[in-house]
Amino acid sequence: MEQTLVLVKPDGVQRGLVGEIITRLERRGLKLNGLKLMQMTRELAEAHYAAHVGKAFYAGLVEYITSGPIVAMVWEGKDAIAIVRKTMGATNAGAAEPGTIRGDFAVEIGRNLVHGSDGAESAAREVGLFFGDDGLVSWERATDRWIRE
Ligand code: D4T
Repeated sequence: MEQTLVLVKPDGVQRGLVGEIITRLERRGLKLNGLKLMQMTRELAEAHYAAHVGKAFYAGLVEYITSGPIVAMVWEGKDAIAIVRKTMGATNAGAAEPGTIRGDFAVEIGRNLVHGSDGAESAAREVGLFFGDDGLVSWERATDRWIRE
């Protein structure tokens, strides 16, 4: 089953949107495998955003993501990566569709509330970065057969 890393970024925690974001992913039918409140170190932020080194927004991005506590989560399901990204909405929150997390609660790219892995390779890398090998719980959910045929 596919897994994906989701972060509620510092703006989401500060604005009291942790519960709302978890609720949307739960109600969508995804299954939670791991969850923790943490403050990202600069080292972790630099590893997480390594693909953006050298870009104009990089310094501000690292500053923002390390500026307060975040909630890191792993969500599981068939096509979980794509489903999470659809549920979050466009990266540029100002252009995100209403009904998505960003489209309902955010207005710009630099305060876009959430992160979701963008592919299988980055999901595996990011889950490892935030949870290591043994931080996750795999479990059977009684409602699984009412969510998938
Ligand atoms: P994250 O990683 O936050 O889920 O975003 P995406 O996967 O949707 O988008 P991304 O990797 O292209 O960007 C990472 C992060 O950088 C911020 N950003 C991005 C920004 O502040 N200004 C910009 O111009 C871009 C492209 C927002 C998300």
